Amino acid sequence: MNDPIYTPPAVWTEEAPSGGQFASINRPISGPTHDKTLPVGEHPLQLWSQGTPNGIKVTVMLEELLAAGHPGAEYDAWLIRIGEGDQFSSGFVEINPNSKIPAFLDRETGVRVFESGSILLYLAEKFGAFLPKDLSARTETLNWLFWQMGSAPYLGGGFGHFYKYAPEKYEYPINRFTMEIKRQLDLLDKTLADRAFIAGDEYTIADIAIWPWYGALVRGEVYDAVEFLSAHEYTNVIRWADAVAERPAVKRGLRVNRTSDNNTDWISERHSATDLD
Ligand SMILES: N[C@@H](CCC(=O)N[C@@H](CS)C(=O)NCC(=O)O)C(=O)O
Repeated sequence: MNDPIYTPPAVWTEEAPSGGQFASINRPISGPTHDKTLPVGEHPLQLWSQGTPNGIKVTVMLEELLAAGHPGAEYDAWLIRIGEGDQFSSGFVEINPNSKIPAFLDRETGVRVFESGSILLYLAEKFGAFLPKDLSARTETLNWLFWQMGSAPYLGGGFGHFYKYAPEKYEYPINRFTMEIKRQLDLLDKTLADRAFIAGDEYTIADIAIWPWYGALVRGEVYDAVEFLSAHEYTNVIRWADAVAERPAVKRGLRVNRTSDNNTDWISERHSATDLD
């Protein structure tokens, strides 16, 4: 592997794959790599995604909407295999020029939506659900929604990458990102000390956005880092994460757009409620 002491050249050029789990899909340019249209189902709402923490936010939101009595939230969820580069097809790039799951289309309005936070907000506004109407409570919800969008890259792209996925472990980035993730967990823990949910007494899109990353982290479902981070110390986060995990719609949303030879509960595509029943 590389010498840990690296002197950057004057101009960076791509010389060799970096190694590591995501090396085969990383590219220094945007745009499609191949022509392929996306499959489209019968429902107005179409989702192209994979069951990663960012993907799960949207399937949980859709299942929550259905559970709350919004039949218009019926959806088709198609699997995008990011490890195989499906996110670089011409059809996917038309919906999300940033080539990342989740990507979403509302055929009723013709609106394309990308970025998981934008998809959650779009659905919350379309159905008038999981986003308080009162200006102060709505703003507090959006504060935390945008906090998640800005903070989780330090968890996934920073801590998770260097602690779990990097082909070699380097102390400097692991220290730097562990410090930040423990600060974020401490912030969530203090926030949840006197409220049931992230933005207050109500379960909102802030919980739906934050739980798949930080809830999964303290429950040991991502990065295998519970002991390393002393996650047991964040008791309020654990209480909240466990409560959210018990919601039936969360359990359903977690099963969509996932594949495994060992887990027969998971479904790679979802086109009707009966696919999950
Ligand atoms: N900020 C984006 C992040 C989306 C994202 O990073 N998606 C990852 C999977 S969790 C992805 O598609 N990676 C494929 C790639 O980078 O090529 C969002 O919240 O929607």
